[in-house]
Amino acid sequence: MHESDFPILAQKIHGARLAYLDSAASAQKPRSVIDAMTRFYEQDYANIHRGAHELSARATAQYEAVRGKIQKFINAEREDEIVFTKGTTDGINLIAFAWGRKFLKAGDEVLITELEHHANIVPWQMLRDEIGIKLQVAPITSTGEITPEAIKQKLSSRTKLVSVAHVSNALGTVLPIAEIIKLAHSNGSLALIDGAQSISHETVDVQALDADFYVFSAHKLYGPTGVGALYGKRAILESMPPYQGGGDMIESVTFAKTTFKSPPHRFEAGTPPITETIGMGAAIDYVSSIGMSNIKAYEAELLNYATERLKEISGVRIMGTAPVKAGVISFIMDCAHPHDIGTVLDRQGVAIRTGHHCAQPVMEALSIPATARASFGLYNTKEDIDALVAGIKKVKEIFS
Ligand code: 7TS
Repeated sequence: MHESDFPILAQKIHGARLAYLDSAASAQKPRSVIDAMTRFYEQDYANIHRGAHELSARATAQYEAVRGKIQKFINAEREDEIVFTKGTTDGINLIAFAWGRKFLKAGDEVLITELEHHANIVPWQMLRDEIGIKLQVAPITSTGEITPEAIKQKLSSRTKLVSVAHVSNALGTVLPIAEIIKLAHSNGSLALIDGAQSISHETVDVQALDADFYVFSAHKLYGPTGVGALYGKRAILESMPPYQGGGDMIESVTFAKTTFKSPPHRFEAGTPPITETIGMGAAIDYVSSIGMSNIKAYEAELLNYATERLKEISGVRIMGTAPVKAGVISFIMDCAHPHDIGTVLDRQGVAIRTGHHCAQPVMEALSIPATARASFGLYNTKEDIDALVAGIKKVKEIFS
């Protein structure tokens, strides 16, 4: 579906047709995103929020319009609940260090899961070392799931925040976040959802979910690197101090006293990636024009097909067999290490990621060092999966 919208996919790699199966690491960009950024540089580029001239006014209007696109895309109540960030990692760090430093004290608990990407582990460990919070971890099941029961068991009267991924990047598991958020709230805790892997595969409605924070990166949503967004409920954002200080986030500065703007600008110090933000807006337009429910149905078909085909190959074991999965199929082989699998596949034009996927605790829980991971985007086809299967058979030929 829509493969021809992505210029990069038309090329051959090592003489073979490219099967790009690494969208969980970063998705490719459609022509419309590339064109929107080029057009902006060629016609409207200037710094935002400051120039007394036409180009700055145009740049500011286009940049600020992206906030409204994101608001609509994730169904936030208000546009000023959308903070521009550098991406998911930056969003989680912002919450840890702006919200966490103010509202958490020694002994308070943050509950995460064993499925998390390092971006949703390390900032909390840094905060633990700084102020003495405790990190609680809900375990995964052997199929790679996080059950509401596992969350419930780790909640306590000290839990101030439950911070979980919507979709696991290592295994593809879709977490029951609506239930997890309800459990968090009934315990008096806030809920932060890491949407890095869900934003391109799932319809997100932050109001229906009642999420307190939701963060994602544009580059996994067919947009550029270096930008993303943080959704936060208005009252919570207003209660938070700035994350970084500098230009564009202040109301007035004297050496004696500085006052800050209201959110979201309070959290947006310095000149941002302006063109990339415009690109993020174009990516949202692109995905919206196709429709998330169409994307989801199409990708479910692909994942099903890939799962069935991989199951047919002896010596291949799929890691993560939750009934509800999105976009990712992780596997290991009896005969070859994931890195060897990746190298052989690459020679055949099949691009996958191998390793621990920045989720080392997941590997530890499953008692494996690494996996080979194929991940899907809306541009993938059954032909790509057939190339993956042929490649895996080649690995078997070489290594067994
Ligand atoms: N959270 C999850 C669940 C992720 O998958 C990733 C990136 C991040 C956070 C961090 O996102 P960033 O845009 O700030 O880097 N995951 C991957 C991956 O699976 N392969 O490469 C990056």
